Amino acid sequence: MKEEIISLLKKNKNEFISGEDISSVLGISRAAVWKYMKAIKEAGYNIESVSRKGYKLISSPDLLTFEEISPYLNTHYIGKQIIYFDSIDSTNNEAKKLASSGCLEGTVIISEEQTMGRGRLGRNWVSPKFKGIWMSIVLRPDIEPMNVTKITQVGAAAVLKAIKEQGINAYIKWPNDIILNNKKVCGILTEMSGEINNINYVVMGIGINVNIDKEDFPKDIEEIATSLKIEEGKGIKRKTLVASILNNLEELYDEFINNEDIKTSIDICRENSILIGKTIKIINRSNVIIAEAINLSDDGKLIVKYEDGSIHEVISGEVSIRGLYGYV
Ligand code: BT5
Repeated sequence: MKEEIISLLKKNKNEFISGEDISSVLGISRAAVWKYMKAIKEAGYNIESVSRKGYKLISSPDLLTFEEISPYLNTHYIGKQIIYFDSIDSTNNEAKKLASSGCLEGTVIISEEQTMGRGRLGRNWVSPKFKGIWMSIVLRPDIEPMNVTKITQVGAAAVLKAIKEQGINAYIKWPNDIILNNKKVCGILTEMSGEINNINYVVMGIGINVNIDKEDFPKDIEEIATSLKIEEGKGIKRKTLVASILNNLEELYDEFINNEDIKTSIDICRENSILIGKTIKIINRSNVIIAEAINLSDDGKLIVKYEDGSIHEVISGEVSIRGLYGYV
C-alpha cells in the first residue's frame, strides 16, 4: 500500500492531495492513510501536510525501489519488475530462486545492503547499506551455454556507458571489473543454470561502489577498492545510475540476442580496456603466467602474448588478472 500512496503523491507532484481522496481511491480508511504516510516520511520522503488540504510530495529519497527508478527507465522488459529489499544475503541468490520458480526475463532484484554478497569463486563482496548498487538481473537467453561468458562483457559495457554518462571516466578490466583511477569500483558476477545444450536462466549480478566512504572498506581491500564518491569528491544519485545501466543493458543485450552479435559491447570493452598494451599476470588457481595483453577477440576472449612470443586466447571462466605491481 505504501507503494500505491507514493505513486499517487508522485502523480500529483507539486499539488496537494487530500487524505480523503487517497482513502477513497485506494479503498482504505483515513487512519490507515495517516499510518502509511508516517511510514513513508520515515523512509525519507519529504511530504508537506497541511490540514484541510492534505499531502504534497516535496522530494523523494535516493532509494532503489521500483517507484524511484521506473520514471527514468525506457526499457521494454528489463526492470519492468523490480523486487526491492532493505537487506538480503545476496541478490544473486534471490534472483536464482525467483528464476527457478519462473519469474519473467528482465526481473531485477535490488537490495540496499547484502549481508553475504558474493564475488567469483566463493569470494565475498562488501555491500554496505544505502551506499552502493547491489542488483541482479534475470535473463533467459536462447544461446549456446558456452556463449554465456559473453554476457559479462555486455554487462561491463552497459555499466561503463552508464558511468560515462555521469561524466566519469572509467575503464574495463577484463572480464568483470570496472576501474577508476586504478582501483575497482564495480564487479560483475554472471551465473547460469542449465544443461549441456540448454540454458534455464542466467543471473547477472552487478555491484557498484557509489557513495562508499574510504573508511567503509575493510582493511584487506582498501588498497584495491574505490567508489564513485571517493574519486569524484561528491555523492552520486544511485537511482538514475541504476536506470541508465538497465537502459544501456537492454539495448546491448537485445543486439546480442537478436543478432547473436556482441560487436558494440566488445568495441566498448576494447576501447575502454585498461589491460590492452600492458604486461599482466594471469592467475589460474595457483598457476601464474606473465603475458602482454594485446587485444580482445570479437567473441570476448583476452588475446595475450606469452614471454616466448606465442599468442593465446584466454577464456574468462576461472582466471584472475593482475598488473605486474598492483591491481592493474
Ligand atoms: C566480482 O568478483 O567482482 C563480482 C562481484 C559481484 C557483486 C554483485 S553485487 C550484486 C550481486 N549479488 C551478489 O552476491 N554478487 C553480485 P571477483 O572478481 O571475484 O572479485 C571479488 C574480490 O573483490 C574480493 O575477493 C575482494 O578482494 C574484492 N572486493 C570485495 N568487495 C569489494 C567491493 N565492494 N569493491 C571492490 N572490491 C571488492
